Amino acid sequence: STPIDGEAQKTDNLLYEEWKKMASKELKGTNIDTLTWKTGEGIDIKPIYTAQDVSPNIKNELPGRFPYTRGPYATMYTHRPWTIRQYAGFSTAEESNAFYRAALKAGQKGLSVAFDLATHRGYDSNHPRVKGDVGMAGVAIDSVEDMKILFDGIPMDKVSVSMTMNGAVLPVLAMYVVAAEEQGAKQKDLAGTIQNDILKEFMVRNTFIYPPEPSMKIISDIMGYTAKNMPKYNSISISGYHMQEAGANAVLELGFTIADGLEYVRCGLQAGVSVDEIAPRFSFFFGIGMNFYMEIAKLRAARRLWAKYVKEKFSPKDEKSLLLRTHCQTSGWSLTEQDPFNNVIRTTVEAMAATLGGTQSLHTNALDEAVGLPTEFSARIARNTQLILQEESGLPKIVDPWAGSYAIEALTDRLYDEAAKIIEEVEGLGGMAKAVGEGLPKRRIEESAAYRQAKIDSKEEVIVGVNKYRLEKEDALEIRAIDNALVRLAQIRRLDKIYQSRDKQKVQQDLDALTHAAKTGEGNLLALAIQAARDRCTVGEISDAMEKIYGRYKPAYSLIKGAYKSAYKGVDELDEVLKEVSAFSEAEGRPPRIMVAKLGQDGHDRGAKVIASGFSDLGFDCDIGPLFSTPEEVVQQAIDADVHALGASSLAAGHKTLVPEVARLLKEMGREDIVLICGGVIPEQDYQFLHERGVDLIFGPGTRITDAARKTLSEIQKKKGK
Ligand code: 3CP
Repeated sequence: STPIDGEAQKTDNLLYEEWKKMASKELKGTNIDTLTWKTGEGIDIKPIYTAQDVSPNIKNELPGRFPYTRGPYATMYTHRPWTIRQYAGFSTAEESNAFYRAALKAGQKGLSVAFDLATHRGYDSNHPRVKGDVGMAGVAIDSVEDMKILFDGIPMDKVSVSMTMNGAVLPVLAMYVVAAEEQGAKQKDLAGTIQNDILKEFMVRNTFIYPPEPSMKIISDIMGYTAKNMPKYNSISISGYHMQEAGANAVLELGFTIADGLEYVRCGLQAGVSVDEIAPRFSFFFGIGMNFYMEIAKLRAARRLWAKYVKEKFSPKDEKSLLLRTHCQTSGWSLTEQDPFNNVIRTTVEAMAATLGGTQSLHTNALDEAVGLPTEFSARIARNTQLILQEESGLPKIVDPWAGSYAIEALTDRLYDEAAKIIEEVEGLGGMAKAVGEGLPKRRIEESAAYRQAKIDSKEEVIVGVNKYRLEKEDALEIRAIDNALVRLAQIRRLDKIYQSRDKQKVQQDLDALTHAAKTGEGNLLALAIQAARDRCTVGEISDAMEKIYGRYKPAYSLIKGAYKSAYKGVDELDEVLKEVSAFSEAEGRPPRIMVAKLGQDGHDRGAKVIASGFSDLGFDCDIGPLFSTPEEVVQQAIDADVHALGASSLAAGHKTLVPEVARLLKEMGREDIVLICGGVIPEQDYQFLHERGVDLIFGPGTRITDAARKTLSEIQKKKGK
């Protein structure tokens, strides 16, 4: 940013000097620099901002005008408030449909579908690998018959629907289109969004199916098809949210997300679609955490970055190609299991940051989302949080009310500059696909996550009710429980019906056509998937037809070292743990060895990685098992690796089926000496169930790594009889 000059500058300097004098007096000898806060982004937040901190250019900025810092529309919420769009879906299509209808009646404006992990990864509910996943963290969809039930009584040409789907994006989008057709809706009237952002899956979210190259081809086919046939449909939702959830700070989230967007434009251009055919239907998705000012500035900077980069790199003719329109979700990671009603307040603060930052659509988390799926009660409070902001607070009555604030404008400029450095670095590597291939974003995000965890464990970052003001006794919270076995049975029955009633010859032809297109690159994959969906091919079959050619992607793992230790303030405690670990190593002739495993189709691996990095910095010999393992595979790997402890990390509700199975197998193999740990999103009410089935230690949300390491070590020693 350029400081203002001349007389005005002098006056500002004088003013600032005057403030410093007053402040020093109040501080009574404490250095004034102690008031400056260094954020996780490495940005200094000063105690006061004045006119000299902001660029004079901002005076000319207007909402609805390049570079759109102040918003994509001139009138913003004063004319049309943001869309209240709660992400939901669980168990069967019938139950999710009932939930959607009730939500729309109660004031929600758009739908956002959560699919179960089996669907995400392209498996039908009857596949043996997904036993523990069906219907758990989202709705199970196997065929167009499920999709029709999901939207029964909901006019698909009127209600805009967002679908979080990236892996099995072809069959799911195809089934949505066919379900709408069979409701009488026209493709051209379908308004909504498909996430379809595969790059971030390879970085952080892990619900990919195929390797990067064919995955990008699928995206360009979807953009090509929707640009021609579904003009109101947003063909991609470029997501920073998952990066933030995985531990990225605001600069990394911004930089990598915008760089992803640029890569997708290029992907479209390569497929022969022009920038103006696709970019106006690009949409974005950001996570909004607790750093209030930073998050407002982040959304403002995001719009400016997108507008400037797209203009400079692709010279679009349509002004709409420059608009960054975004959905936001309050941070799931900021929610705590402890004293959970605090989460309502956290979510409110985050929702205010999202809307003051000018989001187009918003999901507010339910207070119990740190431990399970929302209940009717918690979902209502979450929705009402937005209704109250929209209809009681007056917040929507002013467009971009923070414009002209010295602090927010300075922070917007700073975030713009810092994120631009990341974008330039990525572009220098040849774009995001290459950077992802080289593991750059993943590495940076994991470092940022370990750094943040250390700040929390050493209490430098306060989380009320967790590392400060912790309750001695927590009240029990009602949690929504899903009977996974029942859902799976219902899905299997419906699949059997479909197998019997469809035209087998047509099914085979459709699947062969998909395989042929995957092999030759000829034809549009979405058009072919739509035909297959019409003929009642299933999600698993459509996915398999392409997997035959593309194969299934297996990610490689590496462990981040040193980031946790370097950010940990309060070295004494760290030293104590290190000493205990080193005493163990001396006595045993090797360090304590632990494998952190991910079971089932749950790809959320921030917890597993942060734990593994932290344990490794504390002297443990640490391994991360491959994603998507079955209990049998995990037990075999643990035994082969000769571990003292096996940690299963679960964030998608699989802990009640898959972890007990691991315990049973360990027992069967005579290896109960291995300490079995379960970590992640585990409601307290399930602790006893897990202990009874052979789980030795449970580390729920909010566990400090230093504590976890100590408990693990002592449990290993206990089992050794020492
Ligand atoms: C809006 N409009 C206006 C104004 N405001 N017109 C005039 N004046 C205004 N002030 C118009 C727009 O131009 C548009 O019309 C219409 O109103 C709707 O506005 P919008 O801004 O496009 O809003 P919406 O339809 O809600 O779409 C929002 C975006 C969309 C664009 C962000 O992509 C979206 O809904 N995304 C949601 C993504 C989502 O839910 N993701 C869930 C992730 P036209 O269309 O005619 O221009 S959940 C993941 C959770 C974790 C996990 O992954 O596991």
